[in-house]
Amino acid sequence: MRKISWIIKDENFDKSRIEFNGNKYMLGNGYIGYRGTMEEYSKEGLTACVLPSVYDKVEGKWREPVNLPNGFFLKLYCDGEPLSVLSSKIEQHEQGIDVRNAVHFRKTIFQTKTGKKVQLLIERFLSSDNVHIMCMKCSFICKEDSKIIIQIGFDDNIWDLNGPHLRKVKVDKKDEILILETVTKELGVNIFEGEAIKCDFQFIEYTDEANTLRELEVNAKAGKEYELTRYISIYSSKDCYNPEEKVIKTCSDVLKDGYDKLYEIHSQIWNNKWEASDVKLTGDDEAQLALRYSIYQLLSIAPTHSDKVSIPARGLSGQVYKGAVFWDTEMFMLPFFNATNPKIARNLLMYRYYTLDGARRKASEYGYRGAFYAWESQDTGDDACTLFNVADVFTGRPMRTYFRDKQIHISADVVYGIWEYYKHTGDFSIFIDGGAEVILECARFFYSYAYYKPEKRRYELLDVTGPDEYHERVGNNAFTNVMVKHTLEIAISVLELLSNKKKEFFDKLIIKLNYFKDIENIKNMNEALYIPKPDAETDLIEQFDGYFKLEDLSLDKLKSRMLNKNEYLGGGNGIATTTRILKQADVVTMLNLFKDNYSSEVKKANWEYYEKRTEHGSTLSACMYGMLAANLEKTQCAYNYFIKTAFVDLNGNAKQYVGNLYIGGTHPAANGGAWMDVVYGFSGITIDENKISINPHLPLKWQEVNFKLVYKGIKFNIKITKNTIIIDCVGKEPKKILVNIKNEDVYIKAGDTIEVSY
Ligand code: IFM
Repeated sequence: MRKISWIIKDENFDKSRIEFNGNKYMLGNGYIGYRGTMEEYSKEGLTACVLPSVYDKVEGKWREPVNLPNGFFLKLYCDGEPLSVLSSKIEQHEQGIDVRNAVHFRKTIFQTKTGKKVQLLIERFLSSDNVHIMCMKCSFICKEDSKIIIQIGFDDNIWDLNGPHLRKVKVDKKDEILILETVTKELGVNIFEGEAIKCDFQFIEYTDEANTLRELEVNAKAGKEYELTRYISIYSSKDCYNPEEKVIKTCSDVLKDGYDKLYEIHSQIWNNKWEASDVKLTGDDEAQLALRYSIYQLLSIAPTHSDKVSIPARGLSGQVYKGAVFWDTEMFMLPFFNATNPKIARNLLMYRYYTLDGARRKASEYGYRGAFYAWESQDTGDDACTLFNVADVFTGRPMRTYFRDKQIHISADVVYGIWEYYKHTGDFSIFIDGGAEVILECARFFYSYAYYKPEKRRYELLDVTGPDEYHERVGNNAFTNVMVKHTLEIAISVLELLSNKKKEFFDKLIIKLNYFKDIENIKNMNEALYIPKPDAETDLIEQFDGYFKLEDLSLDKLKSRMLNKNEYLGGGNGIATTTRILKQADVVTMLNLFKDNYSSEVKKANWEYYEKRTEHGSTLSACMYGMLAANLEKTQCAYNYFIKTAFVDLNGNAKQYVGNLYIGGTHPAANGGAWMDVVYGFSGITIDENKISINPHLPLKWQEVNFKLVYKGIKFNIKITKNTIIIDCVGKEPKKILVNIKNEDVYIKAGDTIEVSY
């Protein structure tokens, strides 16, 4: 029996929702992403089984992760008639996911042209125990005696944005395991998929012409249930030395274990994931479900199996944005993992270490030193972002955009992420294992990027683009300057930490990076980097030099000037570029990150000023406004922004096109933002090196928020009601932790419970 508070489902079939449901009902296990499509779909249903660790580029097109021939393909034929929600009469249909167990389910009752009825029930999951396995259980019942053909195997009629990426090498059958070998066209990565099946009925088997599909023929008796279980295994030559052998062994092992056992293990793992990361909201069922759904998304795309991959901006829902990793990961998703699963957080950061050489190449390509991380990072760390990322809707011509060249804040975001991880976990080894090298190289990059203005006796960061991408190539973007200063401070702290704690390592690193002169340079720059300050009278922080001189108009007025609903508002000719309308939270993002450095008056003035002028053209924006609003006790506003964020993949209210670039898919940054709104915003949690602070402001409806946090290896269970805060410190660790509750310091150690009224 599935628990309602964990189920997301549709109870009818709506063709217009194929694309949206493909995102909404996706499954993932970090290694594979599988869209929420019907088993009988091919390309037309936007089916995709995404392998995020393997990228491929077709000449003249964008490099993107590959979609594999679809191993979950299944189509029934009743007396020769194909049954599909796309073409058949449907008497009943249901599609959903149980987010507690990460299982997709569907039930369809088809009616054939001759009036026969066939009920199809399918359940599928991507194992979180062994990420190379996908499992399916399918059963069907015919109302009348019928000849049923079940077509299964690997459908290679797949959806690709910039493909085709794979060449079929061979199809084979070993010990009843169907094996398909494909190879990527660019780099020759071999991918093996195997399928083993188990049926509780007799059948006659045929194979299609291409041999990738098999057909099982059954004379089905009226009212009898027929069950088939399927086990698909996937390995590439990037994973192991002999992927074919691995596929065969995995298929035969899981066939012995059977579906129920595999499901039980998978479900137990998910249970543990939820145990560590669930957030319980009492008094608001809708928000609860949306928040759990957001957490589900994060858990299903997280790389548990490897520290060589990270999380792409559209999760594992397809090839959009080239399957690339943006600042979204460090700034919007990492906080959730830092607090609930530090091991995954570490994997995400180590990915930046493994791609450091790509960042070095990019810096040197532009004539700088150090590490300039890719705005759109794939497997090597080289930038997948093109110079012409958007096409003009009016002319169809590619538009020069400066995301790649000028969003230098990406290197600061990476450093910020490493430091946040260190603050949460106290895990010093991250610096030794590559974190220190990343930090120092990023600091070095900023020094080589900055201009020293002798007449002002300060360093400035000119010709940059901040989070607000509608204003490109500006001077002294406040967010960027503050983030860069933070990078320099972190670099100085890390140097100090290493030289005190690991002198030998420190000495070797300085020699390896030839960092002798750089230490002085970054210290000087840190002293003299220009940081835009709040205006003495208005408290406003100018987003960048000259922003206040731009045309000031309302968002409605700007929108009334649009000639096409998809036109890009930024870039050279974008109608927002000469105005104060911004794409997404910029100064407000900075105020969230450094909220203790600014007074409430400053935060309030800037929130109110910029909110009116923000288009929220990116799904990264609303959560930032929500979080700061909660901090400012604008609780209803905060709630509205939280709802906008938490429902983004449930109601599909996000842009699908920018210019004529398709940007649909899931929005994991917003998913992470929903978690941050609740934990950092409403619950008022702040984590620093020495303490956890709590200062909650719950929305009116909420009676209670209950969640877990891991801080420096110690587990906390935090319950916040309208007037009490209860903290349980779990485990045996004798270390005392400082907790600041509503401005009162208390120490807590394992086994303690503290209850404070407020
Ligand atoms: O990283 C974001 C960016 O800030 C706005 N455009 C979309 C990107 C990917 O989510």
